[in-house]
Amino acid sequence: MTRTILLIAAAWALHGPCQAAEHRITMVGSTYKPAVIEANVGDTLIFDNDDTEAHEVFVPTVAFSTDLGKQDPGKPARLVLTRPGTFEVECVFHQHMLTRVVVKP
Ligand SMILES: [Cu+2]
Repeated sequence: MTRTILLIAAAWALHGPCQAAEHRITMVGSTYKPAVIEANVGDTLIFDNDDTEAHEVFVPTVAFSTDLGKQDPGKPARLVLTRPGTFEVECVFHQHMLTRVVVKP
């Protein structure tokens, strides 16, 4: 009985508060919304291109740098957060497009 309770408690500890989440970021009017995202390690960012032109998610921040490739309207792009810290997300085609991601451990 005690063992069962411990196993349930362990399962809660592992899967309850630490469950990975998905955060949707829209690209519309050549603007990322929201402008700041808070997330946890293991979460996934999903960029939805709801615009009429292509975008390209690009992260210049050292230790987080990535390029998700050209993204046509209606096409989503995913980015899994693998480490804590803060990084900037830009767009290859539109210099003014910017959002900041804060990843908590
Ligand atoms: Cu763009």
